[in-house]
Amino acid sequence: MLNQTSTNAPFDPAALHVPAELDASLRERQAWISPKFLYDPLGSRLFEAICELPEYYPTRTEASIFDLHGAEIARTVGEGATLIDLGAGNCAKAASLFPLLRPRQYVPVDISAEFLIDAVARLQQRFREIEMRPVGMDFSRDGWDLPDFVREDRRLFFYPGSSIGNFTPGEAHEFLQRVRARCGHDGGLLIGIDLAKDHAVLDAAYDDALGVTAAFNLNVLNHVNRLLGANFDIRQWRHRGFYNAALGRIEMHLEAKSAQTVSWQGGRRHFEAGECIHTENSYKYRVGSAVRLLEQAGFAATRVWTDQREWFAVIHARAVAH
Ligand code: AVJ
Repeated sequence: MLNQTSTNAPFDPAALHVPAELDASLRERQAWISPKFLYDPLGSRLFEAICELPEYYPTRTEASIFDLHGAEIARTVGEGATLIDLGAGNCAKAASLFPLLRPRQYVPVDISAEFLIDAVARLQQRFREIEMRPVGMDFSRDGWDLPDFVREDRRLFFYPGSSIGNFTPGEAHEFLQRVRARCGHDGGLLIGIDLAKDHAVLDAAYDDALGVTAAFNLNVLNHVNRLLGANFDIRQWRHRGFYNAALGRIEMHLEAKSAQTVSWQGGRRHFEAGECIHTENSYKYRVGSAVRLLEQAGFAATRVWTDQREWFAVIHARAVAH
């Protein structure tokens, strides 16, 4: 369960649907597991390790954009905002921007609630003047909303790391409309989006030599075993991560090494050797299509910063033209 142990994070009703949701997605003809389940406490740590890999350029490239253009980005978004960090994880990205952005309230949101609470407790020691209110919530589900304690003025949604890529473009549109509706008239969105690039670079980033991404992907089965009382044998599965050029996205799958039957509370399924469970999509955009996506969701006055190779884009978009 997500966050019953914490007094600081509100209870997330979506957590109650988790077993039914997983049971359904594992029974579909093409079995799949939502990428949000990659982030149990170990998965969150493995993702941190991924960000250190030489092949995984997005985190580093995004950070270089903030290093180079941080002052200008800060001038564009303004100080004293209510900073709502979607998928905050270890909160490191937002924390590195605190000196520039000087938010009044910081609201990190993450599905991995326990991991988040620990990170925020440490961060609050370093920045005592910022009010920090962590929220354990699955904002990938339709109908999510922010708790009442989130300040309504000068909301700056922060959605870095190209997590938007986990949504299909249609889902991304819906999601961004929902964010836009929660911006108020003086709010905005600061988003990091990974850009289409050489296929070999993309393939390597999602199938690294050390096998950290493989461990990250396989660990979702450990998480599902706990959430669903399932008996996936990790050793019987292999990581697949590659760029699907036709669909403009990275795909991650887990491929059965041998024919096997997996059981869980209330269900079971046979997998043939070579059969795959789809675990993640990571869409890559062009600058133009990213800006269009934001504008179609109701955002205006977009400003774009990229690195020299144009591998990654940081975009600020306002709720209303300015
Ligand atoms: C956190 C969703 C942006 O798609 O690059 C990293 C997750 N998956 N390696 C991404 C991920 C495999 C990551 N996002």
